[in-house]
Amino acid sequence: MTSTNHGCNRLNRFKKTQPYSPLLLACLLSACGGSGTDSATGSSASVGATTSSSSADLLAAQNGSSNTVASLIEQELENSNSSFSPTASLAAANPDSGEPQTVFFSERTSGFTGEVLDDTIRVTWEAFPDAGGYNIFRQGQYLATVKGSTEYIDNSVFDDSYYYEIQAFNEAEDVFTNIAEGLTVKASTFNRTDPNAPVTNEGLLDDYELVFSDEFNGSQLDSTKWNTAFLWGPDVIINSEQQYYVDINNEPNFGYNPFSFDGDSLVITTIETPDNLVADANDQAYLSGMITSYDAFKFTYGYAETRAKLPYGRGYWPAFWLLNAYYGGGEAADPEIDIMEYIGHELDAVHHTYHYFETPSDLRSTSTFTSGIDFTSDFHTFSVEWEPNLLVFYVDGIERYRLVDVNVSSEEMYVLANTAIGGWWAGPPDETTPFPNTYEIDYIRVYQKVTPFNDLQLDQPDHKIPLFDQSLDTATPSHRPTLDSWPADQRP
Ligand SMILES: [Ca+2]
Repeated sequence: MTSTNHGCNRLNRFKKTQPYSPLLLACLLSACGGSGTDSATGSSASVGATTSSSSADLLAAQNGSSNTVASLIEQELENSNSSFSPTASLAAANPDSGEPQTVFFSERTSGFTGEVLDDTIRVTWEAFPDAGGYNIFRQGQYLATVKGSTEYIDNSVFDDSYYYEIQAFNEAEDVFTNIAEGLTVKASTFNRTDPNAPVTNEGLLDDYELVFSDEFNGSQLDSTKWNTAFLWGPDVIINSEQQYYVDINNEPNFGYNPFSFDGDSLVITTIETPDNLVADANDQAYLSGMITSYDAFKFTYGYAETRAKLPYGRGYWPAFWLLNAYYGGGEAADPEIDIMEYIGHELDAVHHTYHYFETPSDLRSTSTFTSGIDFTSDFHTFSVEWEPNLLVFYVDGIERYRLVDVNVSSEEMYVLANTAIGGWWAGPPDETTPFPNTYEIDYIRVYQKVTPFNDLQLDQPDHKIPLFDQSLDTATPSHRPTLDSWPADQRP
């Protein structure tokens, strides 16, 4: 599992880099198409919709909602007498009433709330010391600037999911700080849908049939479907990763089982390695889990999808991917399709990558990412449509990345899902990283065309995947160790 070239697209995620330079911010705001402001501090967009839509109705709605949120929080604090728990508060407020949820809380930032009103979404957050104002981001894009207030009324909304983040700024000291993240508001009561919403892949599978799946609704891992280690066994480490994948199929008495089930999902739980298991864990600092369909299922061309919820925290590196089944050679060797990779401290981005080795030392790799969604607070679907010379990556059924290339894999591949920790890309965990944490997988499904691609004569696409830029990272990505480092009994 590797991903490359991810560094070069990061500029438009400027909100993730702090402190911000006003010049950079101004430049990027225009690139993002943010609400027409041409000022880094957003004076022309100041207060955004809060002033431009200050109708009597809106003010009335604001006042009413403010009471609702306050009473919910009050109720929660009374109920718990302990730390604030957003999930618990919602359950207390709305116990299986069947009514659509209208109040949402961030699980990451205390006091960051969103409320669906009659025609708008009201977003509120806690004041940040010495802030001159706040920039509001929605779906990873700059939306508006607010001064003199800690709320924003978003009036350009439809029945949809909206992900908000807040950045405080102090113009005098030229300081920009991300202060609130992890708030997703799901609106369903406006009775209007976005006419410009992206088209989903609904209907794509009409010509497909399900050929392999696990719904993970049982109580234990199905060993007839899943291996629990890499092909080369659990003791060979790649990418300088820090986890040890417990091979529970072969070592049921290892002392820790990373796989559990909640009735709906497979839960892969990553922990710090207990002292008594360090030696057995090849001295790796963390215990985690991986499943692969290597023995049970391989396929060429099709559609693979998972629905999953990802672990937040620096160092986590969960993935859902396809790897070629047989150790290769030739001109486009060892292809890898990374349907989803996630780097744990960026809760609102997942990466999609295709790569292969043109020669043993020349890795060709192309990659992009989907941002503006909190992938850690709820389940999302990640999928790829794989055809001759074509890969289309989807998140939540919406196309995110399309690759047309003659070197798209035409080999048999198998499915993998795992939680890595550390390594050359994710970096090591730190004191903020929560342990344990979970990668929850609702299902994994693979479909293939009812009418297969029989000897299709395709035009050769005029495209060449770029060589991996070795200067981007000190380490060379490696989804496979060299053969001579494999345990002798694990070599294919
Ligand atoms: Ca399930």
